[in-house]
Amino acid sequence: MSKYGVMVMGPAGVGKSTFCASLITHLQLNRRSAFYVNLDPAAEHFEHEPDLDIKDYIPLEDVMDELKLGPNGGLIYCFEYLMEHLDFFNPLDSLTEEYLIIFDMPGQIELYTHIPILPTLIRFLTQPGALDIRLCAAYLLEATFVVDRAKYFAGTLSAMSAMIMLEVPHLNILSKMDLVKDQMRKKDFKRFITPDTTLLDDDPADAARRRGGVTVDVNADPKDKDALMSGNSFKKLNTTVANLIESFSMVSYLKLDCTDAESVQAILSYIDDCIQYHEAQEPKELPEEEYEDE
Ligand SMILES: Nc1nc2c(ncn2[C@@H]2O[C@H](COP(=O)(O)OP(=O)(O)O)[C@@H](O)[C@H]2O)c(=O)[nH]1
Ligand SMILES: [Mg+2]
Repeated sequence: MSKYGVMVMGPAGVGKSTFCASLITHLQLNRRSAFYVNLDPAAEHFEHEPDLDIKDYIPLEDVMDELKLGPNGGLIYCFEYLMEHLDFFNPLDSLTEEYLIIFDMPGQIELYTHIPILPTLIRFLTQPGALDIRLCAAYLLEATFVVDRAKYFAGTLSAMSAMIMLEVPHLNILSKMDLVKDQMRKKDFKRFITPDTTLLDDDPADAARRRGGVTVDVNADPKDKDALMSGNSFKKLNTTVANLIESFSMVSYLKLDCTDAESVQAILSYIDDCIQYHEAQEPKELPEEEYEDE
């Protein structure tokens, strides 16, 4: 019997936990079962109490205090500890195929790009004969990044890097769409759904810097952030990153507005398709009262 899950990932503050909460509310309203696993040892507030919580297993503050580590070092330690104590995931053993297991991940980007902990964790979760979870990754990036093309491409590069490293079906999602939908016409926004290099030709952040009188100075002090971020080398770097992303042609985005149930439903349908959730479900009998009107 397979299990089904989604791992919600992306940088800090992008809206992962909010998306998990919207997903759970939506599943409950549709009489589906969710099992919520919090894997962020620094998370504080939850709209839905986690069914399984890394914080109960290894509290980040204790790790930081005892080992004199900062928040990032502490997080890596927590994950290394988890990988040596995989019995933490035992409660998933008994879940049936009806459940959607939702993993709420931390935002430290090094976890997705620098160290091989996540591929190992995913291999463990998806291993046939063991937990055997059909898992997909949902990688969130903030839609507000589109106002600064450099940020948008840097975020897209991290999404692509996670995609290549994790080797599971992957959805890239622009979150917080409600914040940009009044600022940008639909037609203009379409250009950001599949990233391409022409976006760099009309960067409003670049234009704003020019208007603000920031000019390119080839002899600029490398410590001067403004000068660096408007210089030719920075432009060349962005163009190279954008070309790299375009040549891989792997990333395209779905749009998410957690305040809109239809938007959450649309993303859920993509998740269901990715993991082929519906194909494994037994037909359900509707309760008697639903026939009454007929
Ligand atoms: N406007 C808006 N704000 C959001 C949305 N999703 C999350 N946020 C806000 O963004 C902040 C960070 O959200 P959170 O879910 O904790 O991010 P995480 O660090 O990725 O888990 C919170 O203040 C949320 O209220 C959204 O769809 N629209
Ligand atoms: Mg969170």
